[in-house]
Amino acid sequence: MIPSADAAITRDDKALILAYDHGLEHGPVDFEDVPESTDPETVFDIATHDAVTALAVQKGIAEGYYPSYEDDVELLLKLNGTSNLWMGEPNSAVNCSVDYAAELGAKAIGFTVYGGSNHEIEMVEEFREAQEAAREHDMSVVMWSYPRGQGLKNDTSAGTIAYASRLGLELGADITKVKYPGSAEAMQWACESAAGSKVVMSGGSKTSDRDFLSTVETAMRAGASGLAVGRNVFQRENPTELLDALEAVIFEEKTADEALGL
Ligand code: FBP
Repeated sequence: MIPSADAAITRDDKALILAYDHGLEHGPVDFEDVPESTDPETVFDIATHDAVTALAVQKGIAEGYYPSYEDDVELLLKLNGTSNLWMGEPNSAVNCSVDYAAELGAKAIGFTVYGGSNHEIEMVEEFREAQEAAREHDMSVVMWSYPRGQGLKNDTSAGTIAYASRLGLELGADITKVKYPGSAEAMQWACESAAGSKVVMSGGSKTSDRDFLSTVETAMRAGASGLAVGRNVFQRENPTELLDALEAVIFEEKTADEALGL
């Protein structure tokens, strides 16, 4: 087992990261279902739920809102990001330094790497700089490992997701966030490929409570260390109910049906 540098953003060695970088990555369209989610305060309030081990946001949101929540929320600062307005080969602009993330109170950094993109080389070099600086600050390192680009036909195939989690291990992430590869076997391969470093499942677009919780249950049983989720929480009218159920599945090892009281 790899020594853990992620204690600040885990609970019982598991993570439930609430991601709220969608305003940059997808644009305000992601807030249309629940217009209150446009206001970062709404999502900071959601992140005070006991189940949430860290809130991932971009620099501007952290600057404006984290000072009011630093006693109740662990901050994971996402250092790079790209808007949906960008039409080129997958790439992600570094918009915040590790030093500044530390100054803002972050306990962890988040960094996207698009393995397989024509920009993979520069992204990995940027990740190297951030990862080593994070070590100096004792901050955890979370990699959004999303292979994609013109050379990749299927970015959620079992082999691609296993490769994605392995990239996290090889490049020095404490936690690697991958897309769900579609089956328990594929998720297990991805977790085994990370060889003791943590793999968390990415949430994806909103689905029903039962479908979502069942997928999370499958991922956990396959060896995942938790979840990094955005839309499936903040696009719900009652995110607290779903977080209660996620807490039961992730930290109390309940089934999805038990968590829903079925
Ligand atoms: P979701 O749970 O809403 O899928 O969020 C996870 C996440 O990684 C976000 O951090 C990010 O904004 C988004 O997905 C990026 O997804 P994609 O690049 O596939 O559009």
